[in-house]
Amino acid sequence: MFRTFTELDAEDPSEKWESTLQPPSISQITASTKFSPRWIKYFYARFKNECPTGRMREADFRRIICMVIESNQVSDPYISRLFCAFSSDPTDKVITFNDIVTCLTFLSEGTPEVQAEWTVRLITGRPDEDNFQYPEFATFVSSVFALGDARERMKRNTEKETARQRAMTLFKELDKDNDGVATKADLARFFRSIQEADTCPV
Ligand SMILES: [Ca+2]
Repeated sequence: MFRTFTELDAEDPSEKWESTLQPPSISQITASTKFSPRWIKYFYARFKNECPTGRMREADFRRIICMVIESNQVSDPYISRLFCAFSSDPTDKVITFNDIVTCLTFLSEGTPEVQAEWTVRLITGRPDEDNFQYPEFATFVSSVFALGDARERMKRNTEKETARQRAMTLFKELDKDNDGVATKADLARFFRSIQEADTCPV
């Protein structure tokens, strides 16, 4: 029988979760994900160390991302999108431990459909969206290209055009019927074609 997080929390009364947020038990998480109880316990301890209340806010998320990724490798707008995508409820502006484990489990499947759904979340900032139009796609592509490092500012100015051109080319590729709307299914088809190209012998 696994110990629950509540039992683990009880060992350290100085770190209380917010009363409205009940942490799930390890057995609940292992039942719904692929992760081992050992990994979950380790990851939970790390999460709780960074976020004693159990609610990770965007500033915490940004700080942690910047600890593991060089700051010039990821843009601020992209981190904000990532934060939104991880949150099961983007309106409450927090990520819970369960949100992270659920998203990592989902992403580990790695299918074109999963990649498509995740990308739509990154593009739209909404978890249940099925489609998007060019303006929000172009902004998303810019966030991927934009760099947070001031030293790259000059380079970024020349890359803006490249980002816009790439956004247009990609959107055209996605929106096959040319009605101005790209769908999750269009993205899945796109990711599938990339996977097939990668596995196809030259
Ligand atoms: Ca279309």
